Amino acid sequence: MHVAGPPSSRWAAYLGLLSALSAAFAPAVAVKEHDFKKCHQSGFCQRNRAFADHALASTAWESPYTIAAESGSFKDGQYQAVILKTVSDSGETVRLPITVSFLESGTARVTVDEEKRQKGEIELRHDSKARKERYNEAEQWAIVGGMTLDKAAKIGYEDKTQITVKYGPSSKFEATIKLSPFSIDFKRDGSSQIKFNDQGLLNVEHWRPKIEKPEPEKTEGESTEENKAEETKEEPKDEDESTWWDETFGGNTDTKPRGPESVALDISFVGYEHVYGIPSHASSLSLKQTRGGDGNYQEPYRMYNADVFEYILDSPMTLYGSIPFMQAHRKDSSVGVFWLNAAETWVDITKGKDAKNPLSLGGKAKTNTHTHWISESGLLDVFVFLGPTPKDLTAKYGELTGTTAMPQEFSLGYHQCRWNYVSDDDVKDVDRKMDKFKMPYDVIWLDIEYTDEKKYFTWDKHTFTDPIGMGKQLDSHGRKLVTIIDPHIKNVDNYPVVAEMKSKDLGVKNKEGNLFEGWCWPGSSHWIDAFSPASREWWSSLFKYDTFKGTMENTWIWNDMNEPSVFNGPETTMPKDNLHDGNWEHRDVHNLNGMTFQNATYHALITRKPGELRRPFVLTRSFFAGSQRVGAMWTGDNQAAWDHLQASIPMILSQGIAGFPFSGADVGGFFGNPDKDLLTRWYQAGAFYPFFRGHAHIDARRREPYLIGEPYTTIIGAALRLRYSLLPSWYTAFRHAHLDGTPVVKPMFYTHPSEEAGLAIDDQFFVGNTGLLAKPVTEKDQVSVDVWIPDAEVYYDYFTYAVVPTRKGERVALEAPMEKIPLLMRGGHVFARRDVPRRSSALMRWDDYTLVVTVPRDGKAAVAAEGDLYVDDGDSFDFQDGQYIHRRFVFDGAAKSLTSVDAEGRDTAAIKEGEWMQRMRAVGVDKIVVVGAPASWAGKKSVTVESEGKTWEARVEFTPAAQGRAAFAVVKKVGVRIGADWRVGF
Ligand code: NBV
Repeated sequence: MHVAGPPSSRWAAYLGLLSALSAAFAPAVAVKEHDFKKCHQSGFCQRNRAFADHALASTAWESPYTIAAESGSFKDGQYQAVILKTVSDSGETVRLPITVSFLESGTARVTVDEEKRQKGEIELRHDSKARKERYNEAEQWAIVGGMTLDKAAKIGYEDKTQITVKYGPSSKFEATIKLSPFSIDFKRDGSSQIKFNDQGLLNVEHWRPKIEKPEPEKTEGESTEENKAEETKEEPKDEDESTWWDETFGGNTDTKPRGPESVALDISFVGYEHVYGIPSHASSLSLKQTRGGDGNYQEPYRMYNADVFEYILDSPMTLYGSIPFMQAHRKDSSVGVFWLNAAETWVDITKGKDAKNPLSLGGKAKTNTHTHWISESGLLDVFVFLGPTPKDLTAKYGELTGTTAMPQEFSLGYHQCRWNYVSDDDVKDVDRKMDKFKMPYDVIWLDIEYTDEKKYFTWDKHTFTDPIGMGKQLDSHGRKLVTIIDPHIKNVDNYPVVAEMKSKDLGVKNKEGNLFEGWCWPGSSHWIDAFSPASREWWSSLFKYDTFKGTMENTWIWNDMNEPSVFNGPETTMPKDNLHDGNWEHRDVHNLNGMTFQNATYHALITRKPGELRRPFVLTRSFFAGSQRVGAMWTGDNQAAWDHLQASIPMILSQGIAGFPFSGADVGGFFGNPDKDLLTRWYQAGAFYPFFRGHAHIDARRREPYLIGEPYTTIIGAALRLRYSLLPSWYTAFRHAHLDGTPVVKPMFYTHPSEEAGLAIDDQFFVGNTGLLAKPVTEKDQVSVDVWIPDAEVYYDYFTYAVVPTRKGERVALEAPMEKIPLLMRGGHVFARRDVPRRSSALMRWDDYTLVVTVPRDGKAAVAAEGDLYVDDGDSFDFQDGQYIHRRFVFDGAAKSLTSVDAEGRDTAAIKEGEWMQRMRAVGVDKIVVVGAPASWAGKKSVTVESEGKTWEARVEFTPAAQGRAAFAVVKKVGVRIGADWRVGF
């Protein structure tokens, strides 16, 4: 049994925190950086960096990887061969089978495995039960589609040294695989975009038997710093072996039964200056260089999901979740890679001018971005996307890993959380006060203190005496409850959950194959192994309404600590030599762990009650590629500080372009106490997060938005109501994300890929296709913001309809006093709102819509402004059977009409309407606001409305332009059904 050792300094810190509950919260201290590894403290990272230094220092360097002559074959869209690695000290060769798959979508996949060799070589050093293969199941978790091979892919050229395969749409893509040394050049329209092993950094640390040598002297964690300097000078055969067979950090020793087994590769983006993605890091959207220099990082971006206590900003340090999907962008071109590996991964980024061809691109030397990917174990498995647009990348990536689940409609409303609401009376009181102060909200959350001593699936009998009564009060206004359930199960007597988990053997094992025991909130705990089908089935049984008593139809779930966080574990997580289902080492699957747990909860909620088929809502802290299919995420434990508010925006934009758009940051900041200005500004920003939740640490003062006092109460109330009025447009944006992986909030490079000046902008964004451009205020005492304008379109102030004096590519100053959210409407769009303020989204379900038309600058085109609205029951899966309304609105360039048709060209009359659709027959368009209405409409009193075989007149009020404000017209009581075809003639 793994015996809990003396509490780590971190656990002590937690205990300290808890014991000081009543003490005022001291200003947050930055994360203890030394609790987390730097590259030189991680053996395989250090070895691969040293390998890179060695290779790049010498012009004579030649990669020791070669495709065996005659080993290659190409059939049905797949190239297969064997790469031979020549081992420098022994001269032996290691066989590495490679498969390059060309997929119908135009995506290519390169997979390199290691061939099993004669017995002994891959025998494990210890008497370990670990699986003796490179982990090859990440695909089973991450990939859900898009894997059909492109049978039309064909050999374009082949000789003894190389083979070129043409593939993708109209064979525009090609991959040239060079045999010796091995490299691949991916081209689009004949020019190189992405190169593998161009710098010769491919490194597959092959499995080898341990040869007992006298132990080299080493000091924990710093074994390599001095050696490093040595290594760059020496031949790689003298590489540092000190961390091959075990490694110690922070007092924890990782026994490495398989020895060194990392995989690394350099991936160059030819002519690309910007790379984005690989969340989550508290860093900029456009990623920084990582090998030193002015303004750059010294450390690679790290992906090793971790519970990083009080994380620091502007850092490549790992955070709670990882999505190893990177996009490169230059003017008018985007390409990307998805590195499918769930082990600890580091990515170095450097940029350099193309020395070989300084005169290319019209005389400008192009910048290339070189990336060096390093994973501790597993396969080398990379997907390559050749774009050419950002939208192509997110769509193709979404095809592979799935798109964001269609959310519960309520989950786009406001969520009120804190650690903790202390009793059911407390919850009911907050619920009443939100109403009293006219603050809409949908969900109130319960953190860990609701349980009986951190035993999940129980309630504290003294404080939560009547959970059902509480649930019912919430339900009376359509509101929900989210309760936290963490993956650590308290190891205590008389707790049936742990007893069953033990007796059925459903937990993660230690290296000896016994149930792993570690420390977390409940003290001694075990961890559910959500990789195991049996564990997931058991997990499902725990959520049944009659098992998890006190929960009801409006209870949903929050999964925290699923990195997993283990207080006394290495880097606050699980030992890497722990074992999961199938005897895979934790090392192999670490970054998948959080996703498997959220997935287990998602499936548990789907099967809560026979016949109840509703979309689950599960929030997760830890995630991987594919997590978007099962819920939302938040950025973890931020601080009540202006710079954390600021950092939240690039973090959320990064999530969006990496296929996981349902994201938000704790509004107000988790640690500490925001002052009134900060809290107010944070609500205004949060109203534009896809996931909008206020949250606070247990030591933070109460900060429910009604407590703040005037004028802030009114201002926050207005931000909440703005969110609620725009819910139809948020929901529509999620529908697009669900259909094709488009982000919900979009950075400038995504919407305007031709504008070079916007490629690094990460403090403003568009919401869906609405044309709403938001730039939240994130600085103290700021009363104006500079918004960068990406195009020559007209922009109106959302609130005043002022025509903002903009110029393409320039910044415009917008006044932003405390009560104002800088929000512009781009000309050329139509978006939907619901304008009657109500207490929750559920209470707005049957309200009529307002449509806002923003007339473009010179909109003579037949389609001058357009937009869409998607609506379904917001709860069930009936939308999958066509039970939804999806309208396309078009305002024509002659300013003569606004029309509504089914956005997908369906014959809506033929749809058999279920209950929800029938009720929607009573829901219509109440108002149409035309911002920028033509002056010729002056004097107009009515408009003609035609729909469903009838024609009638509706009243219109025209207000002429004045003092910089655009003219606008409001059509009242339009009287059309939202689901019907109609035309309003002006
Ligand atoms: O469950 C308590 C907290 C939670 O409020 C927070 O949102 C999580 O990120 N949880 C972390 C545990 C530890 C916090 C120091």
